[in-house]
Amino acid sequence: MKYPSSIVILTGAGISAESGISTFRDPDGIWSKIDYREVATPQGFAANPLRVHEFYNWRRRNVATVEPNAAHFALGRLEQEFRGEFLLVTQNVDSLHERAGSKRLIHMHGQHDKALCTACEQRCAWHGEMSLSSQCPHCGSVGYMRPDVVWFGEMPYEMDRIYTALTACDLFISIGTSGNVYPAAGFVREARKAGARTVELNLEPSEGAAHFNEAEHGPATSIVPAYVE
Ligand code: BV8
Repeated sequence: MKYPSSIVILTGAGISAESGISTFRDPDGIWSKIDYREVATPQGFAANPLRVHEFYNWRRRNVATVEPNAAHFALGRLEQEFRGEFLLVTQNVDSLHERAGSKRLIHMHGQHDKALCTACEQRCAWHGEMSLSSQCPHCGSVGYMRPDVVWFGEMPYEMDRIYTALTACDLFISIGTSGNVYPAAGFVREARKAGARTVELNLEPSEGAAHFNEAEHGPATSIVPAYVE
């Protein structure tokens, strides 16, 4: 294949699995233990905000104890070495891509170490526990903080920028995602429509496997460095 001029990469929970962060839909994944409607929907937050704060506090504590893995670092190096257009879109809310050097990065489902005040609608960094008595550093309101993540039924972030990159790319690589959640699961079809070569790097074939020109199956820490280098 000719050297690509524009690369879009999509990652999901599988790229962080070997760092020690649970995935969602693997047999022992998060959604096998917790009903996503309770903790990853606006309705769940309205019904029981404390439950949701506890869920994200647990995930923030977990991410604080783990490190980026060889797959994250391989994508950081690729971005530095690649001379064309490059965009990394992650569904993950962890900060492992940044810690591995990625800069041209979009967190389409938000970030667990950011918070949103529902009173003044301003965002801020948030590294500790969040509770019903958390105070907004901007407006001072108490009890209006929520995790700055995108729940089911909410619009993912920076979709215009993502679709612009998808329609211009000639290489689309999907890594560590089951292809269950939209609109991310539809990105491979947008890339194909634009004439891009589409590659899936995943432990096993995803829901969208039929849309990829090429696939490598195995753990991300071995197949991602092997593919990008
Ligand atoms: C929206 C919160 C519209 C953050 C998450 C019917 C049809 C189509 C769409 C819908 C529908 N009904 C409802 C919808 C929309 C809905 C949706 O897609 N539902 C699905 C379930 C059917 N989508 C939405 O609601 C989205 N918003 O559509 O908005 C809109 C329009 C106008 C105005 C307003 C709104 C919002 C979706 C975001 C939801 N938020 N999480 C958080 O807490 O993290 S979703 C959750 O799933 C995470 O964000 C996660 O990133 C995401 C995707 O999961 P994956 O990353 O793929 O993880 P998974 O465990 O599933 O898979 C892991 C993969 O890795 C596996 O394949 C495994 O084999 C592999 N793997 C494991 N280990 C390894 C590995 N690979 C390599 N190496 C390893 N070691």
